[in-house]
Amino acid sequence: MRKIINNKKQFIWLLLFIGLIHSSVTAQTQQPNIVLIISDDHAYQAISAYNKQLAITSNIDRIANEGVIFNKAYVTNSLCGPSRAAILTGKYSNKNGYKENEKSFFDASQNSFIKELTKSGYQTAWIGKYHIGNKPEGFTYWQILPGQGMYYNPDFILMDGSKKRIEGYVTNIVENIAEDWLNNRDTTKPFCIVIGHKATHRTWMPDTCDLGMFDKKTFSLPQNFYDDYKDRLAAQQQDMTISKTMIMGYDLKMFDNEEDENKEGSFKRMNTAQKNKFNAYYAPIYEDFKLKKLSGNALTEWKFQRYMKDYLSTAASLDRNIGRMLNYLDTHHLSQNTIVIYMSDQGFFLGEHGWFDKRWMYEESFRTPMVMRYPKLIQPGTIDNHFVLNIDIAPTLLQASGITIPKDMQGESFLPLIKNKNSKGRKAIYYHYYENGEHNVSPQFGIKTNQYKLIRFYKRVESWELYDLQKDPHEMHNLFGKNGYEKIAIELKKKLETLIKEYDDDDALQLLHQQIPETKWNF
Ligand code: SGN
Ligand code: CA
Repeated sequence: MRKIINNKKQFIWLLLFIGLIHSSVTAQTQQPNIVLIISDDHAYQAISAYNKQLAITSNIDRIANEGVIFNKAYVTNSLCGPSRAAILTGKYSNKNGYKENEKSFFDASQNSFIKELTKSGYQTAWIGKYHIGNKPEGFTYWQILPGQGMYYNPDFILMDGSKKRIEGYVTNIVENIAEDWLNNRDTTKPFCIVIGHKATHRTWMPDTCDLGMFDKKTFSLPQNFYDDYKDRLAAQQQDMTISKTMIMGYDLKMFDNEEDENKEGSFKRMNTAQKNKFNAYYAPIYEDFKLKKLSGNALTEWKFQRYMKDYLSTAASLDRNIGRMLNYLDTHHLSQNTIVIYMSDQGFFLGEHGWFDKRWMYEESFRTPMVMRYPKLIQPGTIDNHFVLNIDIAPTLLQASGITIPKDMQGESFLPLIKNKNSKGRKAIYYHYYENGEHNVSPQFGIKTNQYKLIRFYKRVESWELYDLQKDPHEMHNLFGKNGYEKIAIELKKKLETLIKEYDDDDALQLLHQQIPETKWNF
């Protein structure tokens, strides 16, 4: 009898012990996995969850439908490298040091949300386009494209520094590598994978299977396609128009002969089968173009149609491969406990103001698409209208993982905003773009509120611009210096000063107080 009681006691202890172990294991597995997909230059206008006029992106839409769509997601500096640095560090460019693509150096030894995750036991990886150096730090694994990377048969840099060429189309390959890494990971630990896609960066080269998919569609011109840049000095200086800057050969793949075609690195890399498919598609289009003898606006509009077709066909592979990742998570029963975020490194002009490219504080470039799914926390079909920034990604993911957010991160977690629609969030957001190089876009910083935008351009041009976004959503009428707006501008300038001080941006603070000669107002 005694023996039985003893055994019983032992049995109860054993149960308790098993329970304890079990709960600690579930606590561990309850830390969410993270899949952060960052594309390059993918405009919200091209995503059907935001706008159904251009293309259908059913897989990106699926993330939005099963989670949340952010209608007011913005970047702090609308350029590839600076945006990725801001995402990693949770800091503005003036703090993380990576201000521009052309001249900056990213000090990878600084802290990042990835380092915090790795430290707390996550398996972490960056696959694909990285573009802030060739040696990421703090990841358990990485395999990155050198610089911008190539669309066809791209090279990858491996962790030992060696290069490996992989045959095929970059968007498929990046997804393949991501899935391989997931297949081989240590499944006792939570994971965070950043998937950096090259698509839809210039020169918009689609996968061969997607060539021609928009041939039957004619795209409407944005209403400010023929912008004359009146009253906007910086816009008068830029070099990013479809009419003048976009190149017939390099950008639109219209080549007079094979020799010219092979001068382009991206074509030179192709194998014969890939090149044959490209030539079979583009050569007849060029022949037809030559017969048309287009000039003036007709030529610009023809270029716009070609641009849209190439751009959106390139995005088709991106959406399809995002779908592959969602299926992977389903098949491996990971969907419930995995945060999935899809975003672009910035917005992009699809003909608005007559432009391609980004860099500006104008909406199409400043605003970025962002959708997120996390079934444990986010109701399907959630729409979020708070201002959120790319620097918020780092603190958000750390908070979701139960990790203390380092005090010097400047972003804020947006989890409380998603959970409570009535929470206030930011009243205004701050932007600072620094590069003064390709495309001749003037450095600029400024503030955006729900109704207004005030921008200070410097270095290339010295000027202010003010917009009433409710009356003028396409930012065509610069109100700076116009009667009746002085008070509004002065109030905005005060708010801008507060943000500049909050983010500790000394350069901007100095410029803010520098008078521009001949400015109408005493500003
Ligand atoms: C390249 C492109 C530019 C583009 C920058 C920055 N020129 O230099 O058009 O603005 O990248 O893009 S290209 O002739 O090389 O295509 S970013 O996304 O990397 O910031
Ligand atoms: Ca980019």
